[in-house]
Formats: sequence, C-alpha cells, structure tokens
Amino acid sequence: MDLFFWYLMAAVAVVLVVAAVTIVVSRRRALPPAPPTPELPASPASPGAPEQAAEAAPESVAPEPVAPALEEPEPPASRLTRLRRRLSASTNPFARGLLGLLAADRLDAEAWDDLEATLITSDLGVGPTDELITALRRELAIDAVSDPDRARRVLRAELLKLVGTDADRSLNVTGADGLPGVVLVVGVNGTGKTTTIGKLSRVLVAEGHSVVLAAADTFRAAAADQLQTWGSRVGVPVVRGPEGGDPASVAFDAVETGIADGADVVVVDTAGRLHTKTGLMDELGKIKRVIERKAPVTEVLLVIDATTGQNGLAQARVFAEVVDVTGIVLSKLDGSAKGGIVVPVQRELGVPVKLIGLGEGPDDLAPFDAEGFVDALLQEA
Ligand SMILES: Nc1nc2c(ncn2[C@@H]2O[C@H](COP(=O)(O)OP(=O)(O)O)[C@@H](O)[C@H]2O)c(=O)[nH]1
Ligand SMILES: [Mg+2]
Repeated sequence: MDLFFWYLMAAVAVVLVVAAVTIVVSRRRALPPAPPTPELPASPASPGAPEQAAEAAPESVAPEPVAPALEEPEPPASRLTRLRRRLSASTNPFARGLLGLLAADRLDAEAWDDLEATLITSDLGVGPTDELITALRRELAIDAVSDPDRARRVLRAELLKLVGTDADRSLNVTGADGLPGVVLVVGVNGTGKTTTIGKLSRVLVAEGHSVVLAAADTFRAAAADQLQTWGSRVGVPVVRGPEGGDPASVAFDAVETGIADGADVVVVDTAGRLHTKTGLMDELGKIKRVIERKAPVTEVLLVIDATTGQNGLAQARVFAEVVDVTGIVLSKLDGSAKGGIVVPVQRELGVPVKLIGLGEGPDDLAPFDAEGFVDALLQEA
C-alpha cells in the first residue's frame, strides 16, 4: 500500500511536469518573438523535467537571439531640442560669430573682417562666406545696429538661402513592386556609418517599418558584432557573413532575406577603406550591382564626419565619384563641429544633407531641416 502511494505520487508529479512543459511550449508557439525570453536556455521550465525542457526548447526558440527588452526610440521631434542646445552660441563658434554681428555696437571694417574669419574657420568655406558677407553688407550696412530685429530677419533669410529650403530631404526607404527599399550606407572608416545605421533602424522601427540589416563590412568581425548589437536592441535581424568574406554576397543575402520576409527596408553597412580609388570603386560598385539583381537601391547615404572639415569634403568627393550618392549624413555635429560644413558639402556634391548625428547615444540622430538648423544657430544663448 505504502509503495503504491509513492508510485501514485510519482505518476502525478510526472503528469504535472509534462503538462507544465506543454503549456509553456504551446504558449511560446502561439505568441512568436515578443515578448522575448532571454533566460530560456539557462533555466528549464521546471526543475523536475530537464530532459523534456531541453528537447522542447530548440523548437520554441526564435531563430535570432532577441534582446531582453526592446527599446522605445525617442520621437524625432524632441531630438531637435537637442540640436538647438548643441548649436547654441555658448558652445558653437559659428553661432557666436553670427550673433556677435547682431550685438555689435558698430559695423565697421573690423567687425566684418572678424565675422569673415569666424565663418571661414567654421567650415562655411570661402565661396559661401563671401556671398554671405556681401549680402549682409549690402542689406545691413546702415541699420543693423539701429534695428536688430530687422538684422536678425535678414541674417536668417540669407543663411536659409545658403543652406537651401527646397531640397527634398526625405529618405527613399520605400521599394516598388512589393520589393523592400534598399539603403546603401557608405563613407570613410570611423565617420559613423555603423552607428548611423543603428540609430536609423530605431527610427524606422518606431515608424512601423520592418527592417533587415546587412553587415557588409566584412573586413573586421567586430564591425558585424557592433551592427548586431544595434539590431538586437530593437529586434531587427542582421545578416552577416564570414570575416573577410565577400561584402557583395552578404548584401545580396540580406536583400534576399528582406524579400523573403516581406521586410520594408534593407539597410546595408559597408567598409570604408580608402585604399585606392579603383579598389573602392570596384567594391562599392560590385555591392550595388549585385544587390540590384534582386531589388533597386533606393537611397545611397554618404556619412561625413562634420569634425573633419576640409578633409571630410575631400573624402566625400572621392566617394561621390565612385557611387551615386543621394543623401548626406553629417555625423558628429555635436562636440567640436562648427556646423558651417553643411553648406559647402551640399554644394560640392549637389546632394542634400538628410540626417545629422548629434552624439553617440541611440537617439542622437535627427532629420536635417534647414529652418531648424538656422534657428538653432540664431537662438539667443
Ligand atoms: N560624438 C559623436 N560620435 C559619433 C557620432 N556618430 C558616430 N560616432 C562615434 O564615432 C565612432 C565611429 O563610429 P562607427 O559607426 O563605428 O563608424 P564607421 O567606421 O563609419 O562604421 C564611434 O565611436 C561612434 O560612437 C555622432 O553623431 N556624434
Ligand atoms: Mg562600421
């Protein structure tokens, strides 16, 4: 009798464990990836049933490791507040030079010379600086000091002319004919490509797009890991290949995955080695050609580090020669960047600045907008 009781208890225990495991597994099947269950492999559903749990686990786990909790990106509108802070005259010499003009007691030759020097050292470039000074001297020579409000309006209008208000700065992330949009991101090493893609994925996800990332910088394994970290924070899959593998084939695989999964956008990260111009041209040209066997590239973003001034411009020229750039990302506009670079870079390449990087944080990316930028420069400190 005693023995029978223990058999009965054991049988009940087994039934309970199996039932618990079945419920857990079926619940996981019914509710696919979200909410993620990071502790799944480490701790089985019930301490009494390690074998069942271990057998059941592989089927129920999503193919991509998913981050513990998906993050909620900051809405782009509030990002512009940060732009304002980072371009204020207290930290930005370009803004300080412009506001100095409005505050001057007299607009004599020396004041104009000072302004000219400030504008040039703020990376505005010689041509645009000349144009701005000429226009301002013509319009303000007499009444800047007596009518600071009018002076501010004139300055704002002239700056807007330089930066340009009618360019189309929207990102072409929408594909046609049921294909995903494909965004190719290029630029010199260290300019901020991978970081920009990470930040951009968050914006796209927040807007409700499904995204696939391609780690086509196969030069260093760390580059793919870095992209993977960004992707997993917002639940975006990353297609990668072997270290030193062919970048074009990773890009191709990612676009194929994007098509198969019905993704809205595939964003392709690339290596930016400026070995030789022909080497770069071959590599980027091949990536683009190979992608386009599957789907057209809808946007080519060139990332330029705003702190590198003339050097950044020279690099941009090389990239623009090897691939048709459709938009510029000006990264690192926080910190020591002077901001004037927006104007010459657009002129050089004939392509608008579409995005700006404002820091290393996940939400430090904002759409570029001429009025927001100029108003940030001219705000009262
Ligand atoms: N301050 C600042 N740092 C940035 C910005 N964008 C990228 N970075 C940093 O620049 C470095 C290089 O970035 P990474 O994305 O790896 O460049 P990549 O080689 O072009 O992919 C990293 O330390 C980034 O955190 C930005 O907008 N502001
Ligand atoms: Mg990178």
